[in-house]
Amino acid sequence: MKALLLIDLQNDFMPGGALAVPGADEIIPIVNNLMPQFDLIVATQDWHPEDHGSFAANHPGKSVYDQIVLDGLPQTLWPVHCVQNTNGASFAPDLDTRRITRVFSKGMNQRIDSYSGFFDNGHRASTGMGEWLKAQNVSELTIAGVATDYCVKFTVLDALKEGFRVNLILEACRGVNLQPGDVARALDEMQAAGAVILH
Ligand code: VGL
Ligand code: ZN
Repeated sequence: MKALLLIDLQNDFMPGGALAVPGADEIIPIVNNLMPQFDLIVATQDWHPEDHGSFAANHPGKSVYDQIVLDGLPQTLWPVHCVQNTNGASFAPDLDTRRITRVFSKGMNQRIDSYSGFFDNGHRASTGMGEWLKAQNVSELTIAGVATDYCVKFTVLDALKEGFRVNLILEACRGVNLQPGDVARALDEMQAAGAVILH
């Protein structure tokens, strides 16, 4: 089975959102058109409580994009984004959600961030997505979404470690580039780990 895995196509990552990723809205029509080619479509959603430790606003004296240590792990501080049950956490309105079979949420534990759709950043807890995909006999994942240099990258690396074949559709991913070159480095890293980058 071949599954399309859509990463965090939520309003807060779209232009005008709290953590806007440039060009993220351009992904939506591309993935809608790809959907009929797949046996199964699965999506992740960033799904934080208001008091999440990745929000700069929850660390007095700290600013957005500062680096801290959160429960023993390095953590970039972000604007408040994808708060559970808010409009910012909803899928982009033009995404054809009717074909999505399952949504896996991540980032609910206030003390740890979760860029990968499979595990939190400390690999302490699983979201259940890997187990579920294997139970559906999925062997190959085609991944699209945001952000190339965060959630897409860590999802791809975990998918490879979990034994899935992984394709990444370049035109259907967008990144943050907090540091110039972050997206290019993320693509190199994913490719070196065994992901196939498709155009
Ligand atoms: C993401 C930063 C914080 C992402 C989520 O979806 O790439 N990035 N939370
Ligand atoms: Zn987040």
